[in-house]
Amino acid sequence: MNNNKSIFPKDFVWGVATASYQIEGAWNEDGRGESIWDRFSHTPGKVLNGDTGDTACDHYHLWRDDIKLMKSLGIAAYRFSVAWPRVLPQGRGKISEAGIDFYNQLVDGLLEADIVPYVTLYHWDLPQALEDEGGWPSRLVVDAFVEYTDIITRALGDRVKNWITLNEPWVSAFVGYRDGRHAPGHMDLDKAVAASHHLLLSHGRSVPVIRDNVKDANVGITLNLTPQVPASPSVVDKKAATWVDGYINRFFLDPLTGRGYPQDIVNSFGNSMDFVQPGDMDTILAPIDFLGVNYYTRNIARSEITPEEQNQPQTVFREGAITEMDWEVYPKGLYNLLGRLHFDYGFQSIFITENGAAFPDEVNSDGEVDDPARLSYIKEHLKMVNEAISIGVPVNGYFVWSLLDNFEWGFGYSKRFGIVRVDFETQKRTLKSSAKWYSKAIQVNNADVE
Ligand code: IFM
Repeated sequence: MNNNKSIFPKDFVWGVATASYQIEGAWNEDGRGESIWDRFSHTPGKVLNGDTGDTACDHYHLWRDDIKLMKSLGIAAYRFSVAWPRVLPQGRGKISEAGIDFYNQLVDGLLEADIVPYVTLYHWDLPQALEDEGGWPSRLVVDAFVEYTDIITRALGDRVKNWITLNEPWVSAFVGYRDGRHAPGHMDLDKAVAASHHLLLSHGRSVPVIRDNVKDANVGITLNLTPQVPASPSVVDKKAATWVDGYINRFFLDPLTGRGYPQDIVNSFGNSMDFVQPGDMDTILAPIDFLGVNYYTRNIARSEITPEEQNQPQTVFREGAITEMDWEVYPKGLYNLLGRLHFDYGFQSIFITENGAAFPDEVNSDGEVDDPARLSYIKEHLKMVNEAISIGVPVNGYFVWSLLDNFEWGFGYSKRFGIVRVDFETQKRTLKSSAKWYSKAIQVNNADVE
C-alpha cells in the first residue's frame, strides 16, 4: 500500500504518445500507399491553411533523434501508431517490406534506449484503397484489418508486448463519416453507425490474433471519453447530458463490457442496425487486458431548447482555464471518469493513453519555450490520477499527448500539443519547460514536484 499519496506505485508507466500520420511525414516514400488522410488533406478546403501530413515532424527520417530526446527525458514508454498503408499499401495483399522494416528499426531503437513500446494498430490512417471499397461502413474492411493485425504482430510481436487495437473509434466513425470534419469526410449518420460497429468488430476479431502471435501480450483498446454534466438541474438538460454520454461514451463502453449497444442511442439514431450479425456482439467482447483512456475535458450539456422554455437558468459554467482547442481544463473530470470505469464498468486495468493540452507557445529571445499552462495541465491531471489510484482505481500508466507538436488533423499545424516544440521549417526540436518538468516528475515518480 502506498502511504505517500503523491508518489505513484513503483511500476507506474510514464510515457508519451504520438500517431503515425501526425508525425511521420514521408507520405509517399518507400512504397507507402495513400491513406484517407493524404486524400483528405490534399483536397482544398478540408484542413486549415491547406496543411498536410506530407512532411509533418519528419519523424520517418528523424526517429533516431526523437528516441534520443525521449531517452534524455527519462521517458519509460512510447506509444506510437503503425501506418497501415506503410505495411500494406493497398490495405491487404502485397506487403511492403520497407514499411515493416521502418517499424522494426524503430522498435529496436526504443528497446536499446530502454523505452517500452506501446503500439496502436489504427490511429485513423485507413488505406485509401479500402475506403474506395466502402471504408469502415463496409464489412469488407474487417477481414483486411485482421490480415494487417496478423502481419504486423507477427513482425514485431517478439519485441512488442503492448498493443492497442484502435484509437478513439468514436472519432473515426462519427467525425469521419457523420460530421465530415475528418477523413474521409462523409456526412451520413447511417454510415457512421455502421462504421462504428465494424471498428468494434475489427477490434474483437484482432484481439485473439494478437494473442496468438505475441507471447504475454498486453492488449487493449483506447477510447476518447468525455464526462457530461447537465448545465442545469432541468429535466431537459439532464436528458441532453444522458444522450451525449450515450453517444460518445456508452456507445463504445457498453458493447465492450457485454451491455450491448445502448438502446436510447440506437432509438435516437433511428437505425435498424441490420449490419449486426449473429455472434458479432460476442466477438466484440473478446477479453482485453486494459482500457486505454484519452481524456482532455468535460462537457457541460445544454438542451437545445432555449433557456426561456426551460424554466431553469443555467447553473453550471466552465470554471477552468480554456485551452486553444476551446476545451475547459477540468482535472476532476478525469478522477470522476476513472472511478466510473472501475467501479461501474469493472475495468481492472486502465492506462491514460492520452492527456495534454494545446496552448500557444512563446519562444523567447534565447529560443526557449516556457509553457506554464501546459505544465500545470499535465501536473493537475496526474495528481487526479494519483487520487484515483489511492481510492483503488487500477491506473497503470500515463502517456502525455504529445511528445512533439504535430499535425492536429483538421487544424493542421495551428495547435501545438507537444512538450517538445517543433519548428516545422527547420525540424528543430526544443524542450519546453513542461518536458523538463515531466522529466523531473518521472525521476521521483511523483507529480508533486516544482
Ligand atoms: O491529436 C489528437 C489525437 O490524434 C487523438 N486524440 C486527441 C488529440 C488532440 O486532439
